[in-house]
Amino acid sequence: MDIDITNVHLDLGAGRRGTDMGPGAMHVAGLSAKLERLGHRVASVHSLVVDAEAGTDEGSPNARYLRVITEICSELADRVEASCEAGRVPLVLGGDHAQAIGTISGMTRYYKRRGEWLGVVWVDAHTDMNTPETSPSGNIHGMPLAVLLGHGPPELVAIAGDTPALVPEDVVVIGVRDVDPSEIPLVRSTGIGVYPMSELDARTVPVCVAEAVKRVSRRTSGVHLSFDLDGVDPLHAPGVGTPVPGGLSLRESHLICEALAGTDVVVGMEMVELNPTLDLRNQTGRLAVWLIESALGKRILGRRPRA
Ligand code: 6HN
Ligand code: MN
Ligand code: MN
Ligand code: MN
Repeated sequence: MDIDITNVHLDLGAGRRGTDMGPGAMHVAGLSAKLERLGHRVASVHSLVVDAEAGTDEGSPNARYLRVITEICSELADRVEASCEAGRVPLVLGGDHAQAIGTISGMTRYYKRRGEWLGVVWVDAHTDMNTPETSPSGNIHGMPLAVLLGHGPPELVAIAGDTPALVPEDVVVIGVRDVDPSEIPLVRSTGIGVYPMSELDARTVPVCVAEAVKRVSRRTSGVHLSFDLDGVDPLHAPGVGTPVPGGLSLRESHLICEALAGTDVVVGMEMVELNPTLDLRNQTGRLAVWLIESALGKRILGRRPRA
């Protein structure tokens, strides 16, 4: 694979500062060298930063920093769309999860133009289906999946073009264990696939993951993995701003990545919510890189031979 890395230095979508330093921590953990060792080529590394002046404008308390998040997501979408156009794989390093509005809108602009669809596997403790009307925090990182399905601030929805980025049947969220009561109606009415931890426990992770991958690849041309590190149990991923106990184990997290790599459907990936100010000796940063390697083909007994 030829990979375009974009560092998104954004933390204004979250309630706690610090995820803007996430990309640096993943690079310190050796990301580029590890990707090259897997046989990939890192074609470019580019950084997006928040406009300093716009970054002081908090705006409405129901959707904090909407203006600056719209700007950075639009820029990100342009860049990601260009990567797809050039046949390269976008790998976007976060940054808080609001960035997914840019990443996924950019990808789906490319697919929609060709009359094709993108599937999304969203690993997360949360469903990220709030809107400014339902959000208890006003933090936009709790809203990106709603936006990508066409609900929420019109300026964010519009980044995907005339129609929403995603359709619910192509979306699954895995690892869920903290849903705000106020976002449940939208989760239910859209009919996205949701795998709460309780269902993963009862039906086992391998069975659920196989089913999830099948759902998102059924009628799509490729699958994007949007990996929120708070989906992983805080025991293994302490460096996140909204930790929730009872999450995916280290191996279960890898299993999701490996299952996707094994079906050759991955066309893009992002790793979000890494907050180095809350981490322990870059433990979560190193885990993030390890998971990226798994999703992009690394195997315990050597890299899987390419088809
Ligand atoms: N994330 N549901 C909470 C909110 O504020 O809307 C938490 C969202 C967390 C978002 O971790 O990407
Ligand atoms: Mn999230
Ligand atoms: Mn989350
Ligand atoms: Mn909550």
